[in-house]
Amino acid sequence: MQHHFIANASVPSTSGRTIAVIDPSDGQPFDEIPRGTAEDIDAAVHAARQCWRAVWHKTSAADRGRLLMRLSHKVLEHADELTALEQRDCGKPTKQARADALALARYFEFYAGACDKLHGETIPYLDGYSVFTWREPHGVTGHVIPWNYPMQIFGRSVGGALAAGNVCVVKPAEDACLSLIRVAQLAAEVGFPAGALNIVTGYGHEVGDALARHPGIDHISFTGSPRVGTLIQQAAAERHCPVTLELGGKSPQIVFADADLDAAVPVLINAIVQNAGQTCSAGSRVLIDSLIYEPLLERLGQAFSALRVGPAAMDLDLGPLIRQTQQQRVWDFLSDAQVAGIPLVAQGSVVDEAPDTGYYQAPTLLRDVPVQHRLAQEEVFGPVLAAMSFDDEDHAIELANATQFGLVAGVWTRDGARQFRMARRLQCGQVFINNYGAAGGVELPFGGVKSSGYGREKGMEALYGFTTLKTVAVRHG
Ligand code: TXE
Repeated sequence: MQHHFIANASVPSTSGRTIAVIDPSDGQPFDEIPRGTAEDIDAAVHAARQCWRAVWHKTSAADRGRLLMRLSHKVLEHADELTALEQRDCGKPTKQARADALALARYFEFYAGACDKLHGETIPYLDGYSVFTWREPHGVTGHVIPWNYPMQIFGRSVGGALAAGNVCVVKPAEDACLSLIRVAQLAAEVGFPAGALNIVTGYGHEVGDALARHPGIDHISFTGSPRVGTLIQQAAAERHCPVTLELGGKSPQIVFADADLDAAVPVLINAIVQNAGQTCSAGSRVLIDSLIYEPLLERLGQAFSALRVGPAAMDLDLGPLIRQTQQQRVWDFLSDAQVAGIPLVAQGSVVDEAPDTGYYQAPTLLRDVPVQHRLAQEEVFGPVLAAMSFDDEDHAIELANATQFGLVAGVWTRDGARQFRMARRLQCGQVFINNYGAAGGVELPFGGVKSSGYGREKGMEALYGFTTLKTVAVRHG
């Protein structure tokens, strides 16, 4: 039985109610989390504000960095435990869950070093004046975290916020809380003061909404669906609270005829198969030069057929999806594709050991997907890759930019001039040339344009979002 973590203490919900924690590999409950309330959020915000006033805003940047570095080491010491928690809670194959635990440690390490490198500037002004800027923390930041990469998204969001001098109230997804409750306990163990990092669990429409509306929250970071992003933005707008939104994508990988296909194929596959396709930056559309459309589809089809799906502990290519409604969502997309006559190229297989009660979905490759079909427009958030062909560079750009999203894009070509032209013309927040995702890259600012959201997390850029700028003009005659 889990509890909220408020002011460095485990506390039950004021509701006395709980939510079952389900293992996606077999659909069975194995733990419970508190079903939080607006009062619980209020308690956490109060604890955070106390901490900020009494301790945190007086803590030097170097000391914040030392604490974050200690937490990074602590996460590494507990990497096996965190891997096991994340694996069971989210259905992640071991290698993915472990990669997430290591990424979390790396986020804290990066932001530990960043704390004392965030500074303002001096500005030349009138004679007799000295003008400079300070980067000041917002105060109490709210973080609504999704279930697809709990540790990674917590690391990039909370790591940056703490480094910039804020204290945090975190609402994890109701489907995936366990690792984050544990990390908050580890933070207390390494010396974070009571109230610096608080976790309140529960449903989005209850505690998530209460967090977004709370007048004591000075900034909100949200990663999740565009629908909820809009709700958060509306709630925050009531009191002009700044927000950072990361709302997913329909990211294209564009393969030209001169590409190194041996290098591209495994990356194209991994970009949609990783975490069973439940990745905001999933490369869910592959746009292929018509000159190599058939041969590349054949290679991709062979690779898809070899992919195996099974219980997280088997550590196969894919684990289950997070929950039944997510599985149903993927089925709906696939049945729409069938109705529209979209051809299926290949599918992987679900192993016999996978219980019928788990939420499995074989990875699926579809071809000739019309650009206006919802498979080419909407986020499936499952292992479904939509292939389409293009005739030339202009056509590739037209297709790539033809969705409401703009998060990430990949371009595969050996032509250097084309690499730059494509990077310029793609509407998105990150472009990868002859790779995809750059192996996570904590250092690389991440975020979108259009309906993928705004603001940036990761890298030093995130620290600008977690601070506000104050200009000081001194007239000294
Ligand atoms: O997301 P929600 P869901 C996309 C993906 C997926 C779809 C639905 O396409 O299929 O969204 O997933 C909290 N006020 N992404 O329904 O509801 C919720 O408790 C405040 C993309 O799970 O947006 C959870 O903590 N908070 C994505 C978080 O929002 C609310 C990651 C995300 O859940 C709330 C996840 C409310 N009214 C889904 N309602 C990405 N960009 O990586 C819910 N929440």
